[in-house]
Amino acid sequence: MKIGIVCYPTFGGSGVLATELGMALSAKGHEVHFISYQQPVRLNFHPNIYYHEVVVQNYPLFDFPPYETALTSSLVHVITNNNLDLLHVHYAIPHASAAYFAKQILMKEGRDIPFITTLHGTDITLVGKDPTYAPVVTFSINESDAITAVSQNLKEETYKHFRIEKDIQVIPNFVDTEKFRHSDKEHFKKMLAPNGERILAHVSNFRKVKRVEDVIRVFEKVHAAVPSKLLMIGDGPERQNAEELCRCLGVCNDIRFLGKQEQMDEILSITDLFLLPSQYESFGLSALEAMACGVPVISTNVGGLPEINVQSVTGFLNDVGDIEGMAENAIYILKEDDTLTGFKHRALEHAKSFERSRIIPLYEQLYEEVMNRYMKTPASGVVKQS
Ligand code: GMT
Repeated sequence: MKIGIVCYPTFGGSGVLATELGMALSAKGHEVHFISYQQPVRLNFHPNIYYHEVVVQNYPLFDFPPYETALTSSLVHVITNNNLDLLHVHYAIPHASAAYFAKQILMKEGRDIPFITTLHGTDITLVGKDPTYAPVVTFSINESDAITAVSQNLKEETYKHFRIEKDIQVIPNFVDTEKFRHSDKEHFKKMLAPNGERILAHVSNFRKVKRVEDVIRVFEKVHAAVPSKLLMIGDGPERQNAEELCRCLGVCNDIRFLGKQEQMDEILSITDLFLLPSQYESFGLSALEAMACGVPVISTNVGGLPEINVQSVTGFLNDVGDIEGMAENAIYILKEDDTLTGFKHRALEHAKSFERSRIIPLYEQLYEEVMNRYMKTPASGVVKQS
C-alpha cells in the first residue's frame, strides 16, 4: 500500500508515534511518504520511506504564514505524483482539515483519497476544544474516513467535548521492545551516580501540562530519604522555572538537565524510576518506553495513564499535585533492592502487551477496511464506491 503520513516532526509523542508507525509499515513492505515541515526526529533511512518537506512561502503581508494552505498544497502534489492509496494524519490540528481540503481538491480531478485521523491528546483536550479551533476540528474529524484514538480515555473525552457522529476506534500506542530494552550501561550509571545512588528520570517537552515543578518537589522528598539523582530530559517553556526551583530547594547538585536526547534507551537503561506527574496524558508514551526498559513509573491517575501504569504492579498512580503521596510511593519502590527488582520486572512484562508487532496489524487492518470501501481505478487512484 502507498501511505501518506502527516505529523509534527518534533520530539512530541504524536510525531514520535507516527514516525515509528511509518518505519514499521515500511519494514513490512508498504511505501510510506512522510509530509511535514521538517524531517521527523526519529526517522531513519529505508528504501520504502520518502520524506516531503512542506515549504511555507513567506510574504511581508503575512504576520502568520499560512502553514495549513502550504500543507494542503503539498498533500495534493504528493498524493498525485506518487499515486498514494490513503492518508493517515496524526494530531487533528491542522492536519485533519488540511487532509479534508486536499481530498476536496483532488475530487474535482476525479480522485477520491481516503484519510484517517489519529487523535493524540492535546488536539482534543487542550487546544482542540477551545472555541478558536473547535468548529474546524469537529468538522474535519467527522469528515475523516476513519478515526482512531490512542486510549479509551481519549475516545471518551472526544465524545464528551465534540459532536462526533462516527465511531472512534481505540488503537493504543506501541513500543518497539527491540529498541527500548534494558542494556548494560553500568559504566554510564557509575559516571552519573558514583556512589550507587538510585536514578530517577523525567522526560517531556516541559510544557505546563507536564507539571515539571512537581517532578522537582517529589525528588526533593525522595532525595532526603534515599540517596538519589534526577535526570531531566527534554526542553520547553517550563525548564527555566524548574531549574530555578532546584536552586531554591538546594537540590541542584543532584539534578542534571540533559536537554533533548535521542538515545533514550540508553538513558532509561540506567534509570530506576520514571516520574510523570502530568495534569493530563491521553496515553503517556514516554512512560511506556520507560517500562519497556524495565523502569517502574510514578504517575498521576489521569487520562489514559491508568491504561498503561497498573497500580501497585508497574508503579503507582496519585492524584494530580499529590507531591507527598508520589514521594512516599517512590521511596517505597526505591528503598529495598528486592522491591525495586519486582517493580522493574513487572513494568517490563506489562510493556510487552503494547509491543509494536501486536499493534501495527490493527492499523493495517483498518487501512484494509477503509480501502475496501473504495474501488481502485487504474487512471485516477481510488474512487469511492456508491
Ligand atoms: O504530551 C505532549 O505535549 C505531546 C503530545 C503530542 O501530541 O505530541 O503528546 C500526546 O500524544 C502522545 C502520543 O499519542 C501521548 O502519549 C501523550 O500522552 C499526549 N499528551 C497529552 O495528552 C498531554
